[in-house]
Parts: sequence; C-alpha cells; structure tokens
Amino acid sequence: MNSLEQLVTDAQADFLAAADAAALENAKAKYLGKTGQITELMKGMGKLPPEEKRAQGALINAAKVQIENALGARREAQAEAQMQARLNFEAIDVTLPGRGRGKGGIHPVMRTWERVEEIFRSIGFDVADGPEIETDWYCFTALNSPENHPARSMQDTFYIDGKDSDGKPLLLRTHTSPMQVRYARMHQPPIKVIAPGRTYRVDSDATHSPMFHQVEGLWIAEDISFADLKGIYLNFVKTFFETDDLQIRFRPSYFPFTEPSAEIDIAFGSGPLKGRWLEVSGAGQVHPTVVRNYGLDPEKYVGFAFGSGLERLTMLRYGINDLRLFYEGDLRFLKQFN
Ligand code: 2NM
Repeated sequence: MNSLEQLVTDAQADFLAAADAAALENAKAKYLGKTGQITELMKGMGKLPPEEKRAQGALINAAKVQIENALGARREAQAEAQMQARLNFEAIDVTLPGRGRGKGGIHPVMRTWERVEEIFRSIGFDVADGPEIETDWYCFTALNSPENHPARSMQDTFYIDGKDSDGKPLLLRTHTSPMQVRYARMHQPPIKVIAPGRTYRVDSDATHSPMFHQVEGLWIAEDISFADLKGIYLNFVKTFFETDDLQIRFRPSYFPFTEPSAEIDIAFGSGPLKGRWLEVSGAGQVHPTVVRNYGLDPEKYVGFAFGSGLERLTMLRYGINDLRLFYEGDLRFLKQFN
C-alpha cells in the first residue's frame, strides 16, 4: 500500500472511531484542516517538477475525494444514529390505556343542599343568601336571644376582630336565621324563603364540627299555621328521602325565636332505620318580637320557621354514621357519592 492509500485508510478508520460530531470534526482537521496531511501534501506540490505535478496532483485529489466521501458518510451515519436514539427515547406506546383526567365530584353535603333547594323551589320558596360574618343584632338580638343567652358567650360563638356600627364585635353566624331576617326586611309578605348555608359554633367532637351546614325555612303571611308547617315539612322529608312510607311527629321544645316551638322527628316504615324516631329539625311559630324585627306587624303577620342540619339529613339519607367523614377529604369516602 502506498502512502496515499495508507492516508485514506487511516482517515476512514479515524472517522469510524469518532464517537460524536465533535470528535469527527477533530479527525477531519487532521486530514483536511489548514495543517492537515492532505493540505500539507497539496502545499508540497509546488516543489515538484512540472511533469510530476499533474500526476501527483491527480493522485492527491483522488485521495482527498475519498477522504471527503468517508467524512460525509460518517456525518450522515452519526446524524441518523442520533435521530434514532431520540426517536427511541421519545417513543410513545400508543397501545397503552390513557391516563385519564380526574373528574371533580360534588360533596355529599352539597348534593343535599342542592336537593333541598330544588324541593323548596318547586313549592314556591325563594332561596336567600347572606354573609357568614354577622353582627350581634342580626344573629342574636333580632332573633329574640336575651343578652345573657349562652349562645352569645365566647364559649359558643366565634367572635372576630372588628366591630359593627353598634360597637359590638363581629361574629361568625351560629345559624342561618340572620339571612332570613335580612331577607324578610327586604321583601313584602307573603314571605316564603329558605336560607341554606355554612354556620359556625365553638364545638368539636364525633357529632359536632366547628363548621357545619344548616337550612332554615320561613313562611310569613296573614294566615299561616302549624298545619302548614306540618304539611310542608312532611312533603319535604318524603321527597328528600324518596319514600311515602314515613311518619312525622312534633315534640314540644323551646327556642328563643319561636313560640310555641317543637322538635320534628321522622320514622321510616322500612329500611335499616325502620321504626326508630329520628330528630331531623327544630321548628315553631315565629315569635312576635322576631316578626317585629322583620319590620312587620305581629298582629297582622304570623308564620313558621324551621331549621335542619344538612349534615344530619345527608347522614340519614346515605346511612353515614360519623360526621367527621364529611370533612376529612378522603376520596375513598367522597367517590361513593358520585
Ligand atoms: C331552628 C329551629 C326553630 C328558626 C327561627 C327562625 C326565625 F328567623 F324565624 F326566627 N329562623 N329559623 C328556627 C326555629 C330554627 O333551627 C334548629
């Protein structure tokens, strides 16, 4: 093998050995760069006698072309290998099942909230909304709660920084009745409204949460009686629990905002809770003082009010036995309702 043939062979081997583009460019410089071996040979031709120049020039040129071809082939092979590696790395197995998208679901207590609204809207009740931060007047005074009532104590009510226009501390509403007061003061009788919402009390154990949900109903007109309350509430529980097979009873009770007052119990005629009296609501005829605080004449207007816990209704409907499940955010529990 003459020295030019050797040079071509060496170049081919060097190019093949170059692992990446940078190594290949270095190998190229060794042969074709400014001081590369082919370049040096070209420069050396000037010293040759003219008759040898042509033949030697042709030989060097042929070697140069071979080296350039080898370089081009290696460049292409490297680019191809790089593309292959990238395709392998980014390969997607289109036969795999999709990852899916987590669907949000409605909380069971919110589902109850929506059902209650739907049922009462269907019989002509409006739905009130109002602030969770309340004044002492709307939460207690307007509702006939005496100044020294335990509900007004720090032990029972969350008071917050900030005072109302009476100079009294603001508080988190302990029931949704203040919304009814606000609503009644803005509307003319007949007033038919429910007030569902979050409520807050300083209380926390297996059956009490510091935040819970209530719905209160109110019907004020010139001729509303306990019979209307009984009919409305019976219709509500039958629709809500999706059965006609239940009984309802009223037990005497006491609330500052109603007189007379009652607890409402229901008993299912079948199912796992069959035959047990279950307390579902407090209720009563709205106290004349409260009617006056609605801005109405208690000699002219009467009516009833009731208040039920949305958590309690939800637990009875689905057979849930621990209130805390509602607030833990455990998807294994929550998914069962969607
Ligand atoms: C209850 C029980 C009994 C009630 C009373 C009123 C108002 F504003 F008319 F005075 N709203 N809600 C009421 C009555 C609430 O919850 C257990």
